[in-house]
Amino acid sequence: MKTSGPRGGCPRSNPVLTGLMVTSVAWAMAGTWPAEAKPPASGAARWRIDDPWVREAPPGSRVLAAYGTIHGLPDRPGALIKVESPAFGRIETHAMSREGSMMRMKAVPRLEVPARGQVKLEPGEWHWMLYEPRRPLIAGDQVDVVFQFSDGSRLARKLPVRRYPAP
Ligand SMILES: [Cu+2]
Repeated sequence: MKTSGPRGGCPRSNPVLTGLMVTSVAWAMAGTWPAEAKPPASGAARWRIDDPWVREAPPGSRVLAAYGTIHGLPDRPGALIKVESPAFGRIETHAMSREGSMMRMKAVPRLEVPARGQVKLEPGEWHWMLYEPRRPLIAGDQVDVVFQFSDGSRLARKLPVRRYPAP
């Protein structure tokens, strides 16, 4: 397997590689959220996001990508409906689909998660698209992100910025 395509971003149509599995090691626990933002809360017990991370992009990139695995509610299906970060102007959830030999991505307003199920976002597949970074981000940095779900719960996480593929 090999990766190709622009690092960190994914323009509208663009040949893309097969997703490589990223083995995660440690992941940072939820950190503090800036005081001016709404406090995240109730989501922690009901939703889980394993190993969320931001892919380092070349200097000057206006768009970055992030990945992770969402674990659903124990009792019923739900959806991720919004993702926000003080480090970015806006964040979208993108699906990839194959059209012939091309992979295309599109924004989805709701990312459905089955009860007790999981959805994995990884390079070449589903991802979060992070637009308008407010500061340069390099491997080793941390980014505050809040994930909002259809049941009203919010989950705050600190996402490490990583180089991919790893050096
Ligand atoms: Cu995208």
